[in-house]
Amino acid sequence: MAIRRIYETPDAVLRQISKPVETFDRELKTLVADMFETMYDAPGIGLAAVQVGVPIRLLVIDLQEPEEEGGEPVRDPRVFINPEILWHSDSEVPYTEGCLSVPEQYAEVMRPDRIRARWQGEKGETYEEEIEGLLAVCLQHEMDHLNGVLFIDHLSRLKRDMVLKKLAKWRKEQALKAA
Ligand code: K1U
Ligand code: ZN
Repeated sequence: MAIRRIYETPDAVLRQISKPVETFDRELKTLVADMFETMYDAPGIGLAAVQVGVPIRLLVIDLQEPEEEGGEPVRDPRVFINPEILWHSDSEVPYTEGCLSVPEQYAEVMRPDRIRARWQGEKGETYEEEIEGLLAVCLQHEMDHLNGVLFIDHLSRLKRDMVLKKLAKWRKEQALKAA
């Protein structure tokens, strides 16, 4: 297993439309394992393959619910290959989203609160489920990545420009700290 580089905005790789996965082989298994290691290291709760520079329709999620009484978080790794949204609720909810490709920046995004999704697992098996809450938010965010969309694209131009300005400032501060 290996920690891979996470590409950040404005890298053009993030704007690619990811291709469907057709071969469920050892190489795919290695990529999935690397993506979990990269996501846990970041840390994050989701990661799309395109964020590590592989534009295929694969994403991983682990909401890492904290264990009660301050113990280690309980891991719940989930793999979504070739995911599709079959249905979404008309009602939307706000959630303050972050993104490992837009580091240290957060903004409120509105998304449908319930979706019905179909996807494949690592062996090519098909799943279908109704999903709500944070998993629905995260799955929609990660599926946006497969279509070259970032959460900042859902913001007004004014809010997006503010986030990008804050990101530039944060990067400058990081560079100064590293010097
Ligand atoms: O870059 C990504 O796509 C991952 C992103 C997923 C996400 C977060 C919030 C709403 C929707 C999608 C992140 O994981 S950002 C980091 C983050 O939210 C987090 C990190 C550590 C613990 C808990 C949350
Ligand atoms: Zn993201």
